[in-house]
Amino acid sequence: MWNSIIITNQQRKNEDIKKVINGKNSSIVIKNFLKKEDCQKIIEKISTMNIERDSKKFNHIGPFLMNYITKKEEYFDSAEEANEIFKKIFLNVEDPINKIKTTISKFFPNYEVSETKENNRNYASCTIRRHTNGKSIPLHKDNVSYEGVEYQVSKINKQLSCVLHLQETEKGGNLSIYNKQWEKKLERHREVEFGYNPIVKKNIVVDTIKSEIGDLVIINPNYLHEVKKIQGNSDRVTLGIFFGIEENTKKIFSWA
Ligand SMILES: O=C(O)CCC(=O)C(=O)O
Ligand SMILES: [Fe+2]
Repeated sequence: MWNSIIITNQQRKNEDIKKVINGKNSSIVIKNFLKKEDCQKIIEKISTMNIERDSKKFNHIGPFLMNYITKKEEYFDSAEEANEIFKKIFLNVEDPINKIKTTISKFFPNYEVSETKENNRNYASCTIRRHTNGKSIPLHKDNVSYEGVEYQVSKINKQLSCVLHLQETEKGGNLSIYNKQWEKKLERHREVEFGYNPIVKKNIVVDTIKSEIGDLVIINPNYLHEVKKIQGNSDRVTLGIFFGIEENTKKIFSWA
């Protein structure tokens, strides 16, 4: 059935990740992954730090590789700055980046999570996204092997996306994930700005994930997905990290 595997961190089973990779299930949702108080501390910290947004349009903290497909130097400059800011943001809480990395590495016992570097420069360790009332994320996929060919991380075999929910909405902002993998022929439905024409999700089975503060959601981002419009006064704030699985070297890379 196309639904989420809902667990706590203690109930984690290695086979769960395979079910998400091969599309037996839509996602893994790890409830209360980060303590609610830690999420709140992170939100408070961000609001007091007066951080310059990576892009006014996206309201992100930290660069998002897909926005830098042809601007590699700028991506790594921006990643360097952002990684320092993230260290400050997480100073007084359990570090969510390390916690997510540890969890992913446990799913792959024979793999090693490696520092992701390119020409000695670090990738962004995560992105924090804030979506306000009325915002949504259009139907899309994330596939660095296809879209990020300028970057080393594009050489991976499998990609996962992890989203930690730092602040929940009052209403709306659910993640919808469709039981349909992106394939090259869908490119003819590509929208000018971003994502795909809604026609590609017609008659496709969907799972809707309503996340609560502290939840970690893991998906195979090659399955088409979107975030519905945020309603109410509370912003949807998330922390996102991608992971790449490289089979021949048994390495796992992370970036944002
Ligand atoms: O914010 C979300 O729930 C999903 C974001 C997204 O597009 C992804 O994780 O690839
Ligand atoms: Fe995505």
